[in-house]
Amino acid sequence: MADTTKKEDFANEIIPIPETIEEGVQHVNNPVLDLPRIEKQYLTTVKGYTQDRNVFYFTDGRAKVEIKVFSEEIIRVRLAPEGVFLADFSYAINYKADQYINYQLAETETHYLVKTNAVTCYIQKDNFYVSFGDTDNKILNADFAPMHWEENVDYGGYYVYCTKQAQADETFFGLGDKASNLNLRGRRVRNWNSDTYSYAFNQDPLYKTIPFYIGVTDGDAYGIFFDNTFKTFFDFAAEHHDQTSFWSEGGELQYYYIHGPQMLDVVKRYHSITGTHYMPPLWGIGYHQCRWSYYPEAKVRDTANEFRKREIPCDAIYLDIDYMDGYRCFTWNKRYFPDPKKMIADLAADGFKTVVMIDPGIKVDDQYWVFKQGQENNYFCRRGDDYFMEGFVWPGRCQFPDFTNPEVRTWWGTLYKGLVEDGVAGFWNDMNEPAVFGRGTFPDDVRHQFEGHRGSHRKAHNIYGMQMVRATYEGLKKLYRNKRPFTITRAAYSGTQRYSSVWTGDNIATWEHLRIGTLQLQRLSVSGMSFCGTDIGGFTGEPDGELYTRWMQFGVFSPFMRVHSAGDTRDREPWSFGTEWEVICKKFIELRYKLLPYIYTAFWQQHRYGDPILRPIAMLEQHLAKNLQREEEFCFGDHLLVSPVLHPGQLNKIVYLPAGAWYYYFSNQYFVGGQEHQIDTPLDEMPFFVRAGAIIPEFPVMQYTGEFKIESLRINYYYAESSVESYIYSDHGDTFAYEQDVYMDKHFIAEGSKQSVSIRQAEYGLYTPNYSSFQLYFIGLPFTPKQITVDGIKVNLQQDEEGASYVQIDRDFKKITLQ
Ligand code: NBV
Repeated sequence: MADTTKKEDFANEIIPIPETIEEGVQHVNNPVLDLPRIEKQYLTTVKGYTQDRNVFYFTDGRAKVEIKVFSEEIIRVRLAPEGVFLADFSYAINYKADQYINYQLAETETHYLVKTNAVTCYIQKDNFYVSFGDTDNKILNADFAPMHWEENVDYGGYYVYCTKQAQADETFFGLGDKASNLNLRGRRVRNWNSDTYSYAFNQDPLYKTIPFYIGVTDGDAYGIFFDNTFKTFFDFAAEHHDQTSFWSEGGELQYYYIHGPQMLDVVKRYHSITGTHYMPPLWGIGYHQCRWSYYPEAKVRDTANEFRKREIPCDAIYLDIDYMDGYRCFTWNKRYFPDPKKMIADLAADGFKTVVMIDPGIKVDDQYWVFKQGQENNYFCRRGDDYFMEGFVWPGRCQFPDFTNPEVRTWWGTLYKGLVEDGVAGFWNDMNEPAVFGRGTFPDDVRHQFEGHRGSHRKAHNIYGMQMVRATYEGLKKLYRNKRPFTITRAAYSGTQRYSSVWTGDNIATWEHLRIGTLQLQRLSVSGMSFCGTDIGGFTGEPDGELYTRWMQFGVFSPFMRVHSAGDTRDREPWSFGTEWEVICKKFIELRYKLLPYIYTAFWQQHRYGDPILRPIAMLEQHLAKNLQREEEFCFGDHLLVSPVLHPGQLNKIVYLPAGAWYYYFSNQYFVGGQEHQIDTPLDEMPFFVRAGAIIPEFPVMQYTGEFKIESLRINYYYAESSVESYIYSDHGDTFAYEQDVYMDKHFIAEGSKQSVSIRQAEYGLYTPNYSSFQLYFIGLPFTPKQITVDGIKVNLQQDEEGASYVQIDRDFKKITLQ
């Protein structure tokens, strides 16, 4: 093993009280006794170990370190300062060990080695440093200091710290919705879910807590998931250029080392322990129109009608808080919406789904059934001394359900019944950081049931929103009887992807925020939250037509595509900025609908294999140092690459295309990859490329998903002199039958040479789609085919209305050859 660890021995060292303490960690001295601050304590030397199958316990005589082999590529580390571990419970983890793991313990003079077929975890005997390397003894992640802690005299437990070496070339990605550059090197960030109206670049923390990062050094990637729900901190070579630290104000020092060496594999493996997105209903990935708020009913109907009149596709229309009676959740304002069931049915007949908002604050009102039920059953959060946790939110004085109690979650899930019976198709959970007017959030002393593990708000704050949307999702799953719910949440913790999509909260209508949005969505995607979107157009402030339109273009490539804006803003519908912009917005919303079968397939790859939907260039070509800094281009699924236009008046742009070759979507012009190109960016286009060799399915434009059945699915083959694999996934679009293999998952392998092309397909799953054939189009063929055979039978090229040639082939063809 290369000795990359530092030589200092931290054993028994007395660390002086630092002049400046870690930013944000509140060291509160006991006000009565004014006890001196307790010194940090470090692990000392390894005195021995015990083993229980794949779990190893190392001890320095007092503290214990647990090393658990989760899989060949994932190893968990836990620290118990006094040798007693907390209950092994996590809201984030959803891991089913389904494979045989190879592991063994080896010992050298200096180290213990816990080895799998992919990773070696080194525990250095004389200083307790923990490091991780690959099978070639290349160290990817190593301690800079032994794990350490500090007793929390006020609350009990410990502040816990882990300090790793930061390599000179190391770059850092992940951490969820941080509004910063993709590479977090040089930044210190914290996780404390916060309502951050009109946030700024680099403002931190924001709404979500995803304590997972990816480090890339010397072309190799690994991940660290610090599964701790307290306020957590990460320092990426900010305070010390050679150190990366993460620490928490409480809970256990518990982290997962996730091996790569490909970034893509790190993310997939992170998903393997925290879960993936369930398949969204197909309509959930169409275009959605929202604002704060569409009311009364006439306004909702007019807006919907306008979409159909102008033939701009749209699948969902949203009702923000004003649909409620005095902001009481699960009620209707009957003055604005006298007959919601009828309105929703009429909208549904016209292809619109209705999505409504639900907040966690329940109005203190003895006449209000939700409040009464919550009171009677003791479902609301209480303060340390048993008073109710009360705070002001939209309805006025409120109490708040304790979503960390499974019984409360079940109850909450049932509350949706009325709205579901009214026909509401989707739910949007807001303010669940939780946000409270004036004081920001709950005080620390609020108690939570925490799945029977109990804890103060310090422990439960960051998972409150996740458990709220979990309650929503699980309740809806029962109410919709096997139909997929559609949920959105603002606050989240790792693992929330199992229950919901997310949006990035209250952004601003500026060009800077359009750019921030492109960073946030790429970051969320590599942090396990692929089903994400921004408020297209910006929540606060006023975009002009150009900004709105450019944002709409980026929206096409946002997994969740929704226009939304604050209550005091001007109109934000695609036609609100005049015909010039409407025409372009319509073209791009139509593009979204054409790409739906491709996007839906990307969701399947996310659900089934944990592939992130947005993939930064850093992820595609991590071995090229320069590419670790690129952040404007990204892949959307496997084969589409975009680079949104981020500046006013920008009519061309330098775009880096990864290795291989690419076709510019709007002209089919061919570009060689592995280099930068100057691309024209007229207002009605944006840099959007298709990977050469790919097969991209395309729906005809519909006004909403499922508007009509298609008999033949268009698929476009973009020629390449190479072999490329592509996929098409399809299923019911709204049931969970895919869990019983009722889906169609087609794999195509297209092989192009100078004189010929062959495409083979294999199919998995039990589902038969509506269409019985494909219309296969060829883009960029370097030769005129003289002979085309499908499964050995000769067929002819046909011409469509626009003069483009295609072949009509049976959906289940085995092989097509052109020469
Ligand atoms: O419900 C009103 C808004 C909502 O439109 C927005 O999307 C949320 O992020 N909500 C915040 C509460 C008020 C914010 C000032």
